Amino acid sequence: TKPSEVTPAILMKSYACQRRTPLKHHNSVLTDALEILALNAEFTKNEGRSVAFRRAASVLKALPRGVRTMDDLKDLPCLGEHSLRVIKEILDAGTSSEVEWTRQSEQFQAMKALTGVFGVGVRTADRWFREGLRNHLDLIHKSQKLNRAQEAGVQYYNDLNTPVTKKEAMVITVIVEKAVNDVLPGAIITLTGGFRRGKEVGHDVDFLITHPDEGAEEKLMPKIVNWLEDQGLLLYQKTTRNSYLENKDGPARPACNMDRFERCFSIFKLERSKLDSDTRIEDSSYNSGVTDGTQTHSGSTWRAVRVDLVVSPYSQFAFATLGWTGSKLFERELRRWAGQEKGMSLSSHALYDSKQQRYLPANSEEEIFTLLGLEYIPPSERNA
Ligand code: TTP
Ligand code: MN
Ligand code: MN
Ligand code: MN
Repeated sequence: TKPSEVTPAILMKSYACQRRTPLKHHNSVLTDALEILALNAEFTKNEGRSVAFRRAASVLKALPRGVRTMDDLKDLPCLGEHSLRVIKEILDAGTSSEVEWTRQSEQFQAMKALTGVFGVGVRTADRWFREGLRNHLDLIHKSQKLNRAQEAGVQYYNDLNTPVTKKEAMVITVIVEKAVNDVLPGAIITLTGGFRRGKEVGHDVDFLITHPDEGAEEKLMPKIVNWLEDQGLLLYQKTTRNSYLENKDGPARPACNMDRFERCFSIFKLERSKLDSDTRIEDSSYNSGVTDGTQTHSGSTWRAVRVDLVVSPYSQFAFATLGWTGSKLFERELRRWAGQEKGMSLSSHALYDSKQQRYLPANSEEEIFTLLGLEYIPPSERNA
């Protein structure tokens, strides 16, 4: 063999949960393109297609170097005909006509804008699109009927679409720790979601809360919420109680990806002075400026930040931590691996072994990976 032919083969495992996927990788041009198509497939309710594009993008994120020719993709898993066609077009011409066309289409832009409103999912956005609405301002001007979440979504639209920084996440962590330890001393608070994976910014801040005494965490959320409300820290909150034991089919029902923990979707009112005491703005008239129904946030003394709080019993804490750390594709792949390769069913509550017909307990994420027959992947490499 000539030296030029000895390109070292990359051994790429086919499940994302078998691979290390760092936050920063070498193929963002390609993965951004594939993720546009994935998002568009989601918008048009084509789940299978969407996952296929996301898996393809995820494989490229795990590559140790940038793709330059189609030869670099030899023997890689999860790259379907459609994804390969898009990649080839970008390698040859710099852009993909399908991606550019999608990006600029009226439907894609409207769906992106409408689902960008807190409380609006694909189904609602799609209905509104067909009724002629195009963005969040149309929701006000055409006096659309909105639920409480969507009202808040419109009101704080600008803030909620401004990425949350790590610094803001840290300030909120301190607040949440204070609240939780005030109402239940000894409770454990973990930052989960994207920030646990090392992201620099996020669309929200996610927390998981537990207590070493099993049962001590019951009904904890209303107490936390009351504490936060008393301090004037909440602009919006919706608490859902734990429904895990209400499920007659038994826990960890494999078809259901939504977990049943006691949880709170909230919007925090974050004082900017807490972020940087040197640039404190004393003028209290700032937040009064309302023009078109959305908050004008330039010069405001505070800003709105989405925060997710989840409470888990101690015995489920490892599963909850794994389930709430993400990424979403990594979670999906973990469950697929468990089901298809191990005959097990994984949820954010438990791991069930169908062959043994019993639950397999675990006290740490490491133990769960071992039970699943997987090499441990740390949070910073779960950015699939
Ligand atoms: P997100 O906060 O939606 O995503 P993220 O933190 O990875 O990214 P971002 O920076 O945009 O916030 O979800 C965090 C994790 O929580 C995700 O891995 C899936 C999990 N999750 C559940 O388990 N159940 C749920 O109902 C939701 C909404 C999320
Ligand atoms: Mn690298
Ligand atoms: Mn998050
Ligand atoms: Mn979240």
